[in-house]
Amino acid sequence: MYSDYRLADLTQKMKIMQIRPLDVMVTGVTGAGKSTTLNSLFEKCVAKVGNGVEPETMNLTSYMLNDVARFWDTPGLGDGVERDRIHAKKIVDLLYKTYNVDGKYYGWIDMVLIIVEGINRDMGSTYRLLNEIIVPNFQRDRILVAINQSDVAMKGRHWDSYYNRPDDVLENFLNEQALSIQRRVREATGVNIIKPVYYSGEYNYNVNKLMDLIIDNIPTQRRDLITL
Ligand SMILES: Nc1nc2c(ncn2[C@@H]2O[C@H](COP(=O)(O)OP(=O)(O)OP(=O)(O)O)[C@@H](O)[C@H]2O)c(=O)[nH]1
Ligand SMILES: [Mg+2]
Repeated sequence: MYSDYRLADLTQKMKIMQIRPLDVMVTGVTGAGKSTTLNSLFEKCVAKVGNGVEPETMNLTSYMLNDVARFWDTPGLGDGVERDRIHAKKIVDLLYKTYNVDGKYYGWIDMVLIIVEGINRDMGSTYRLLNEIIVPNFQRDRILVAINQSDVAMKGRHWDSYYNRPDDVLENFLNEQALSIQRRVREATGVNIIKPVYYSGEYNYNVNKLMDLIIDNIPTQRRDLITL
C-alpha cells in the first residue's frame, strides 16, 4: 500500500517542515495520465480516468493519501483555447492558495508534479504549461517531472507483460528518454529538474519510484509566497 509507503520518512520530513499534510499538485497535459497515476497511488479508483479521446478531469479535487500527504488532481491543458484558459486559472489560483501561521502567509501547495506521457515526442504543451503557468507562479526547485506510460513508450514493444516490466531494450530507451526530457526541459524552460522517473500508472510499474521522487525531494521549509 502506498499510503504506508515510507510513512516514517514522510512523517519525519513533515515534522521538519512543521506542517501537515504535504500538498502535491499533479499537473500535465490532458491524457498524460494524472488521474490514472493517482488511482495507482491510492490503489483504488479515486479519480475518473478518461477514454483517451475526450479530456476527463474538469475540476480540482484533492485526495488524502494518509495523514501526512495530499494530492491535487487538476484538469490537463491541451483541450482548446477557451477551456485551457479556464483550467489555467484554476491551476494558478491553487498555486496562490495560502495558509496562515502566526500571522505569516505561506503557499498551500508545497510541490508540483508534472506528468509527461512516455509516448509523446511533442513536449510543446508541457513546455507551455511550465513557461506560462507554473514557473511564473511557483518556485522552480519545487517542480518535479515524471514520465508515465512506460509500457507503451515503444508503442508497446519490449514491454514484458508476464513480469510487468520493460525488457532491457525498453529500459535503456526509458533511461535515455528521461535524460533527454531533463535536458530539453532545461533548454526550453530554464528549469533544472531532477532526472525524471519513469513508471506506468496503468500497470502499477515503478510507482514506488514516483513516491521516492516525491519523498526524497520534500522541501525543508514552508513555501514563501512568490514575489515577482
Ligand atoms: N498504456 C497506458 N495507458 C495509460 C497509462 N496511464 C494512463 N493511461 C491511459 O491514458 C488515458 C488518459 O488517462 P487519464 O488518467 O484520464 O489522463 P489525465 O492526465 O488525468 O487526463 P485529463 O483528466 O483529461 O487531464 C486513459 O485511457 C488511460 O487509461 C499508462 O501508464 N499506460
Ligand atoms: Mg484526469
